[in-house]
Amino acid sequence: QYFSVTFLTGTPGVGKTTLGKELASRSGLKYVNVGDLAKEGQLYDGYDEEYDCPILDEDRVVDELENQMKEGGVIVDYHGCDFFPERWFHIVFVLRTDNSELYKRLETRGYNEKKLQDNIQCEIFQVLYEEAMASYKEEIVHQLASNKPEDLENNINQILKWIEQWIKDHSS
Ligand code: DAT
Repeated sequence: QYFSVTFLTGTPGVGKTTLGKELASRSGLKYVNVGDLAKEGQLYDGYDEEYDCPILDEDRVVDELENQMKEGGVIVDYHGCDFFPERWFHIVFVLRTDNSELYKRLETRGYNEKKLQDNIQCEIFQVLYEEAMASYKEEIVHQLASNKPEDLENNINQILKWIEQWIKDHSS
């Protein structure tokens, strides 16, 4: 049974994890956090001193996820998207958050000033949106506002409707 795969991306702090977990619990789809997966499997290739974080071993991450993606029924969460195979995802949602709100969220996380500024810049220059548009067919890439709790509720409902429609369209 072929089944839909949804991809949530965006700058760290925009709400991918919150949305992904809630979606999974309401839809029965499985939530996959690529950052956590890499951590558990130590799928790293060195350490980035400037950004103070491990460097993802992209090939090993892709190998690790391949079977699960073929099975489908998955919601994937990651703040990068240019290294996943294009065939994996049926729809891509880029979450977007206003600067002042994002700043507050990242400050709460205890990010240092450089990391804060880098992430805010990433959001201002819509790096993840551009990356998603360059990596997947434009018509499957959608932006969703993720500033307040009502947005979360709206986004869940919209994505659930999309998944339902996708399954209908592909079940014959
Ligand atoms: P990400 O997984 O993109 O890094 P997250 O899900 O951990 O982001 O969310 C970061 C913080 O923002 C967290 O404290 C929850 C909060 N948040 C997420 N979505 C929100 C929304 N729609 N409205 C208000 N706060 C939200």
